[in-house]
Amino acid sequence: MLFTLLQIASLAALAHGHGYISTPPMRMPGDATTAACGKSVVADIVKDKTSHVEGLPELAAKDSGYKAAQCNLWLCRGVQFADNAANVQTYKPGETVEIKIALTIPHVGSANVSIVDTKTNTIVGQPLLSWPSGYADERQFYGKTLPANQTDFKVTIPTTLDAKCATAGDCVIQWWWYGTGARQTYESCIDFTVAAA
Ligand SMILES: [Cu+2]
Repeated sequence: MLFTLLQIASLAALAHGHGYISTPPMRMPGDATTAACGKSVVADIVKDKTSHVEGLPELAAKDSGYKAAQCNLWLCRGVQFADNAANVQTYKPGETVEIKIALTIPHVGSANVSIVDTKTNTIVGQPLLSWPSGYADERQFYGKTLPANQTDFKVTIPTTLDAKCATAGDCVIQWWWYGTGARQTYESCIDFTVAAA
């Protein structure tokens, strides 16, 4: 079914979040995230797993439980490793990992999948995959022609990590998407370890 531009615009206005990693299981908030980010941020993410980052600072600022540095909203939306210690994938150097994205509403923009050093919130090496433009294009999405590899793709675990991601919590695989027109950022994280080769 084709949507008119007006319908697309109203859909986008109604729901504010639009994507998350559905496989493997992404980081989800619990008590540690509540302690760092406050109840409002956690409630927002639990209510809508696809919620964008830009909506969170305003919520957080009104919450007396919010501790900015500890929460670190721009890393995995503030969701803490301590809540996900039982949710850690174990990979081998060179292993191929399939990742699936639940993309509920499109906003054309750029995206990448990267290993992120959680201490510095920086990408380790080069992105594993990247879409410099044309990711989640509304016309393709509603026309049912969104390239399948935007929501179901494989990444290869680098062979050059040594012990960098050997300890759970030190690294995440992050799916990052920025919708240019909507000015919304989406982030989901997978906790994982790779034993030194
Ligand atoms: Cu939107």
